[in-house]
Amino acid sequence: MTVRISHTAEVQKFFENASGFDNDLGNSRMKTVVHRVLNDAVKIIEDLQVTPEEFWKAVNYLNELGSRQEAGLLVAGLGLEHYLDLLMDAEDEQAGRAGGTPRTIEGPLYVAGAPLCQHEARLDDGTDDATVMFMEGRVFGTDGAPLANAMVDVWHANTNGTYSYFDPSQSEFNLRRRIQTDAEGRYRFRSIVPSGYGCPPDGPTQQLLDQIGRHGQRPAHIHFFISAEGHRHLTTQINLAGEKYLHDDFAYATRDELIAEIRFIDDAEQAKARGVEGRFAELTFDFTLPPSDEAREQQRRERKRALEA
Ligand code: MBD
Ligand code: FE
Repeated sequence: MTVRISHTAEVQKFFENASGFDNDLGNSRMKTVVHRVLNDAVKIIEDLQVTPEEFWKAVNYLNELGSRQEAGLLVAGLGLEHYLDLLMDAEDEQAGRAGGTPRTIEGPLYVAGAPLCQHEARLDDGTDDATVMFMEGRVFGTDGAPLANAMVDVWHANTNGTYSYFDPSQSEFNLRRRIQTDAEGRYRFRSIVPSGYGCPPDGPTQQLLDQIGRHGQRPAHIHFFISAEGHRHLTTQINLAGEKYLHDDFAYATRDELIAEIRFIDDAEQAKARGVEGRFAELTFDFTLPPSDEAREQQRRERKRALEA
Protein backbone atom coordinates (compact mmCIF):
# COMPACT_ATOMS: atom_id res chain seq x y z
CA MET A 1 0.00 0.00 0.00
CA THR A 2 1.34 3.40 -0.98
CA VAL A 3 0.84 6.15 1.56
CA ARG A 4 0.81 9.66 0.18
CA ILE A 5 0.58 12.88 2.18
CA SER A 6 2.35 15.52 0.09
CA HIS A 7 -0.85 16.63 -1.66
CA THR A 8 -2.72 17.41 1.58
CA ALA A 9 -3.36 21.04 2.51
CA GLU A 10 -1.49 20.54 5.75
CA VAL A 11 1.74 19.31 4.14
CA GLN A 12 1.49 21.86 1.34
CA LYS A 13 1.24 24.65 3.92
CA PHE A 14 4.16 23.16 5.85
CA PHE A 15 6.47 23.22 2.79
CA GLU A 16 5.35 26.74 1.90
CA ASN A 17 6.50 27.77 5.35
CA ALA A 18 9.74 25.80 4.99
CA SER A 19 10.38 27.67 1.71
CA GLY A 20 10.04 31.06 3.42
CA PHE A 21 6.69 31.99 1.87
CA ASP A 22 5.41 33.24 5.24
CA ASN A 23 8.12 35.88 5.62
CA ASP A 24 9.08 39.06 3.74
CA LEU A 25 12.82 38.49 3.94
CA GLY A 26 15.28 36.80 1.61
CA ASN A 27 15.07 36.30 -2.14
CA SER A 28 11.82 35.47 -3.90
CA ARG A 29 13.49 33.58 -6.77
CA MET A 30 15.24 31.38 -4.21
CA LYS A 31 11.95 30.77 -2.39
CA THR A 32 10.29 29.68 -5.63
CA VAL A 33 13.14 27.29 -6.46
CA VAL A 34 13.39 25.83 -2.94
CA HIS A 35 9.63 25.29 -2.82
CA ARG A 36 9.73 23.43 -6.13
CA VAL A 37 12.72 21.33 -5.05
CA LEU A 38 10.96 20.33 -1.81
CA ASN A 39 7.73 19.46 -3.60
CA ASP A 40 9.49 17.44 -6.31
CA ALA A 41 11.74 15.72 -3.75
CA VAL A 42 8.86 14.46 -1.65
CA LYS A 43 7.02 13.43 -4.80
CA ILE A 44 10.01 11.26 -5.68
CA ILE A 45 10.02 9.84 -2.14
CA GLU A 46 6.35 8.91 -2.40
CA ASP A 47 6.35 7.75 -6.06
CA LEU A 48 9.43 5.55 -5.67
CA GLN A 49 8.78 4.70 -2.01
CA VAL A 50 12.25 5.87 -1.06
CA THR A 51 13.11 4.39 2.33
CA PRO A 52 14.69 6.40 5.17
CA GLU A 53 17.84 4.30 4.68
CA GLU A 54 18.02 5.34 1.01
CA PHE A 55 17.29 8.95 1.93
CA TRP A 56 20.18 9.14 4.41
CA LYS A 57 22.49 7.39 1.97
CA ALA A 58 21.71 10.17 -0.50
CA VAL A 59 22.39 12.86 2.12
CA ASN A 60 25.73 11.24 2.89
CA TYR A 61 26.47 10.99 -0.83
CA LEU A 62 26.05 14.76 -1.22
CA ASN A 63 28.51 15.30 1.62
CA GLU A 64 31.01 12.99 -0.07
CA LEU A 65 30.49 14.70 -3.42
CA GLY A 66 31.20 18.10 -1.90
CA SER A 67 34.18 17.04 0.15
CA ARG A 68 35.77 15.54 -2.96
CA GLN A 69 34.86 18.62 -5.06
CA GLU A 70 33.09 16.38 -7.58
CA ALA A 71 29.70 18.08 -8.01
CA GLY A 72 30.84 19.56 -11.34
CA LEU A 73 32.05 16.14 -12.45
CA LEU A 74 28.76 14.45 -11.58
CA VAL A 75 26.61 16.96 -13.49
CA ALA A 76 28.84 16.39 -16.52
CA GLY A 77 28.60 12.61 -16.15
CA LEU A 78 24.83 12.60 -15.77
CA GLY A 79 24.55 14.57 -19.00
CA LEU A 80 23.10 17.67 -17.34
CA GLU A 81 25.87 19.93 -18.62
CA HIS A 82 25.31 18.59 -22.13
CA TYR A 83 21.58 19.13 -21.67
CA LEU A 84 22.28 22.84 -21.02
CA ASP A 85 24.09 22.93 -24.39
CA LEU A 86 21.10 21.31 -26.10
CA LEU A 87 18.79 23.85 -24.47
CA MET A 88 20.99 26.81 -25.53
CA ASP A 89 21.20 25.35 -29.06
CA ALA A 90 17.40 25.16 -29.21
CA GLU A 91 17.07 28.73 -27.89
CA ASP A 92 19.55 29.92 -30.54
CA GLU A 93 17.66 28.10 -33.24
CA GLN A 94 14.34 29.60 -32.19
CA ALA A 95 15.86 33.09 -32.10
CA GLY A 96 17.42 32.58 -35.56
CA ARG A 97 20.90 32.75 -34.03
CA ALA A 98 22.30 29.46 -35.34
CA GLY A 99 25.74 29.39 -36.97
CA GLY A 100 29.42 29.21 -36.17
CA THR A 101 31.41 26.43 -34.54
CA PRO A 102 29.17 24.38 -32.22
CA ARG A 103 29.44 24.79 -28.47
CA THR A 104 30.13 21.91 -26.14
CA ILE A 105 30.56 21.65 -22.39
CA GLU A 106 33.23 23.48 -20.38
CA GLY A 107 33.59 20.73 -17.79
CA PRO A 108 34.86 21.29 -14.25
CA LEU A 109 38.61 21.69 -14.88
CA TYR A 110 39.15 25.21 -16.24
CA VAL A 111 41.53 27.52 -14.39
CA ALA A 112 41.37 31.28 -15.00
CA GLY A 113 44.36 33.50 -15.67
CA ALA A 114 46.65 31.25 -17.75
CA PRO A 115 49.69 33.05 -19.24
CA LEU A 116 48.73 35.39 -22.09
CA CYS A 117 50.70 34.98 -25.32
CA GLN A 118 50.73 36.71 -28.70
CA HIS A 119 49.95 34.52 -31.73
CA GLU A 120 51.83 31.46 -30.49
CA ALA A 121 52.74 29.58 -27.34
CA ARG A 122 54.24 26.48 -25.87
CA LEU A 123 51.77 24.85 -23.47
CA ASP A 124 53.79 22.03 -21.93
CA ASP A 125 56.63 22.43 -19.44
CA GLY A 126 58.75 19.75 -21.10
CA THR A 127 58.49 17.22 -18.26
CA ASP A 128 55.99 14.86 -19.92
CA ASP A 129 57.71 12.25 -22.06
CA ALA A 130 54.90 12.48 -24.59
CA THR A 131 54.42 12.88 -28.32
CA VAL A 132 54.90 16.53 -29.27
CA MET A 133 51.81 18.09 -30.85
CA PHE A 134 51.70 21.21 -33.02
CA MET A 135 48.25 22.70 -33.29
CA GLU A 136 47.22 25.71 -35.33
CA GLY A 137 44.21 27.32 -36.85
CA ARG A 138 42.34 30.53 -37.46
CA VAL A 139 39.42 32.33 -35.92
CA PHE A 140 36.82 33.73 -38.33
CA GLY A 141 33.53 35.55 -38.12
CA THR A 142 30.56 33.78 -39.72
CA ASP A 143 30.92 36.32 -42.57
CA GLY A 144 34.29 34.69 -43.37
CA ALA A 145 36.46 37.59 -42.19
CA PRO A 146 39.46 36.56 -40.06
CA LEU A 147 39.35 37.91 -36.50
CA ALA A 148 42.57 39.58 -35.34
CA ASN A 149 43.21 39.80 -31.59
CA ALA A 150 40.70 37.06 -30.86
CA MET A 151 41.35 35.25 -27.59
CA VAL A 152 42.05 31.52 -27.75
CA ASP A 153 41.98 30.23 -24.17
CA VAL A 154 43.10 26.59 -24.38
CA TRP A 155 43.49 23.86 -21.77
CA HIS A 156 44.00 20.10 -21.90
CA ALA A 157 45.17 17.05 -19.97
CA ASN A 158 48.60 15.41 -19.89
CA THR A 159 49.36 11.81 -20.82
CA ASN A 160 47.81 10.63 -17.53
CA GLY A 161 44.59 12.39 -18.47
CA THR A 162 44.99 14.84 -15.58
CA TYR A 163 44.95 18.64 -15.51
CA SER A 164 47.37 21.07 -13.88
CA TYR A 165 46.08 22.77 -10.69
CA PHE A 166 43.74 19.83 -10.00
CA ASP A 167 46.74 17.51 -10.30
CA PRO A 168 49.26 19.13 -7.93
CA SER A 169 52.13 17.10 -9.41
CA GLN A 170 52.06 19.34 -12.51
CA SER A 171 53.63 22.79 -12.76
CA GLU A 172 51.50 25.93 -12.53
CA PHE A 173 49.37 26.47 -15.67
CA ASN A 174 50.94 23.48 -17.42
CA LEU A 175 48.95 22.80 -20.62
CA ARG A 176 46.99 26.05 -20.20
CA ARG A 177 47.52 29.27 -22.20
CA ARG A 178 45.64 32.25 -23.54
CA ILE A 179 46.75 33.04 -27.08
CA GLN A 180 45.74 36.16 -29.02
CA THR A 181 45.38 35.70 -32.76
CA ASP A 182 47.51 37.62 -35.25
CA ALA A 183 46.29 39.96 -38.01
CA GLU A 184 45.10 36.93 -40.05
CA GLY A 185 43.19 35.48 -37.11
CA ARG A 186 45.83 32.81 -36.67
CA TYR A 187 46.93 31.02 -33.49
CA ARG A 188 49.49 28.26 -33.12
CA PHE A 189 50.94 26.31 -30.26
CA ARG A 190 53.30 23.52 -29.37
CA SER A 191 52.12 21.05 -26.75
CA ILE A 192 51.84 17.32 -26.17
CA VAL A 193 49.21 14.84 -27.37
CA PRO A 194 46.75 14.53 -24.46
CA SER A 195 45.28 11.30 -23.15
CA GLY A 196 41.64 10.71 -22.34
CA TYR A 197 40.29 11.49 -18.89
CA GLY A 198 38.97 8.98 -16.37
CA CYS A 199 36.94 9.83 -13.25
CA PRO A 200 38.81 9.21 -9.99
CA PRO A 201 38.11 5.47 -9.50
CA ASP A 202 37.61 5.85 -5.74
CA GLY A 203 35.42 8.97 -5.97
CA PRO A 204 31.66 9.47 -5.53
CA THR A 205 31.03 10.15 -9.24
CA GLN A 206 32.52 6.83 -10.31
CA GLN A 207 30.71 5.16 -7.42
CA LEU A 208 27.36 6.33 -8.78
CA LEU A 209 28.31 5.48 -12.38
CA ASP A 210 29.14 1.93 -11.21
CA GLN A 211 25.65 1.67 -9.73
CA ILE A 212 24.09 2.48 -13.11
CA GLY A 213 26.46 0.30 -15.11
CA ARG A 214 28.39 3.13 -16.80
CA HIS A 215 32.07 3.93 -17.23
CA GLY A 216 33.57 7.33 -16.40
CA GLN A 217 35.93 7.77 -19.37
CA ARG A 218 36.39 10.58 -21.86
CA PRO A 219 38.19 10.49 -25.21
CA ALA A 220 41.30 12.67 -25.61
CA HIS A 221 40.14 16.25 -26.10
CA ILE A 222 41.29 19.87 -26.03
CA HIS A 223 39.17 22.61 -24.45
CA PHE A 224 38.73 26.12 -25.82
CA PHE A 225 37.13 29.40 -24.92
CA ILE A 226 37.15 31.53 -28.08
CA SER A 227 36.19 35.19 -27.91
CA ALA A 228 36.54 38.28 -30.06
CA GLU A 229 35.23 41.82 -29.94
CA GLY A 230 31.74 42.11 -31.44
CA HIS A 231 31.24 38.33 -31.49
CA ARG A 232 29.60 35.65 -29.41
CA HIS A 233 31.74 33.86 -26.88
CA LEU A 234 32.29 30.18 -27.70
CA THR A 235 32.89 27.38 -25.19
CA THR A 236 33.93 24.23 -26.99
CA GLN A 237 36.27 21.23 -27.25
CA ILE A 238 38.07 19.38 -30.03
CA ASN A 239 38.02 15.59 -29.91
CA LEU A 240 40.84 13.60 -31.46
CA ALA A 241 39.66 11.18 -34.14
CA GLY A 242 40.42 7.49 -33.63
CA GLU A 243 40.01 7.53 -29.84
CA LYS A 244 38.39 4.58 -28.10
CA TYR A 245 35.78 6.68 -26.30
CA LEU A 246 35.21 9.16 -29.15
CA HIS A 247 31.54 8.19 -29.45
CA ASP A 248 31.19 6.87 -25.91
CA ASP A 249 32.14 9.93 -23.85
CA PHE A 250 30.81 9.72 -20.28
CA ALA A 251 30.20 13.49 -20.42
CA TYR A 252 28.49 13.47 -23.85
CA ALA A 253 30.63 16.32 -25.24
CA THR A 254 31.51 14.84 -28.66
CA ARG A 255 29.92 16.55 -31.66
CA ASP A 256 30.63 15.53 -35.26
CA GLU A 257 31.77 19.04 -36.25
CA LEU A 258 34.30 19.04 -33.40
CA ILE A 259 36.21 15.89 -34.32
CA ALA A 260 39.69 16.69 -35.62
CA GLU A 261 42.04 14.37 -37.47
CA ILE A 262 45.38 14.26 -35.71
CA ARG A 263 48.25 13.56 -38.10
CA PHE A 264 51.19 11.58 -36.74
CA ILE A 265 54.40 12.25 -38.64
CA ASP A 266 57.42 9.97 -38.62
CA ASP A 267 59.57 11.94 -41.07
CA ALA A 268 63.02 12.90 -39.73
CA GLU A 269 63.35 15.92 -42.06
CA GLN A 270 60.04 17.37 -40.95
CA ALA A 271 60.88 16.68 -37.31
CA LYS A 272 64.18 18.53 -37.73
CA ALA A 273 62.42 21.48 -39.33
CA ARG A 274 60.07 21.54 -36.31
CA GLY A 275 62.98 21.31 -33.90
CA VAL A 276 61.87 18.00 -32.41
CA GLU A 277 63.16 14.46 -32.41
CA GLY A 278 61.21 11.46 -33.63
CA ARG A 279 57.49 11.11 -34.08
CA PHE A 280 55.30 14.17 -33.64
CA ALA A 281 51.72 15.14 -34.34
CA GLU A 282 49.96 17.95 -36.19
CA LEU A 283 46.44 19.21 -35.72
CA THR A 284 44.60 22.00 -37.49
CA PHE A 285 41.29 23.51 -36.43
CA ASP A 286 39.52 26.75 -37.34
CA PHE A 287 36.81 28.38 -35.24
CA THR A 288 33.94 30.53 -36.45
CA LEU A 289 32.03 33.00 -34.27
CA PRO A 290 28.68 34.66 -35.04
CA PRO A 291 28.49 38.41 -34.50
CA SER A 292 26.87 39.88 -31.40
CA ASP A 293 26.70 43.35 -29.93
CA GLU A 294 25.39 42.17 -26.58
CA ALA A 295 28.01 42.30 -23.82
CA ARG A 296 26.43 39.31 -22.08
CA GLU A 297 26.81 37.13 -25.17
CA GLN A 298 30.41 38.18 -25.72
CA GLN A 299 31.44 36.69 -22.39
CA ARG A 300 31.46 33.20 -20.99
CA ARG A 301 28.57 32.28 -18.74
CA GLU A 302 29.20 33.14 -15.11
CA ARG A 303 30.17 30.19 -12.97
CA LYS A 304 32.59 29.63 -10.14
CA ARG A 305 35.97 28.80 -11.67
CA ALA A 306 39.36 28.12 -10.11
CA LEU A 307 41.42 31.31 -9.62
CA GLU A 308 38.73 33.49 -11.24
CA ALA A 309 38.62 36.94 -9.62
C1 MBD B 1 37.19 16.49 -18.14
O1 MBD B 1 38.42 16.64 -18.64
C2 MBD B 1 36.19 17.10 -18.75
O2 MBD B 1 36.50 17.84 -19.80
C3 MBD B 1 34.88 16.95 -18.31
C4 MBD B 1 33.78 17.59 -19.02
C5 MBD B 1 34.61 16.19 -17.22
C6 MBD B 1 35.64 15.57 -16.58
C7 MBD B 1 36.92 15.70 -17.04
FE1 FE C 1 38.56 17.94 -20.15
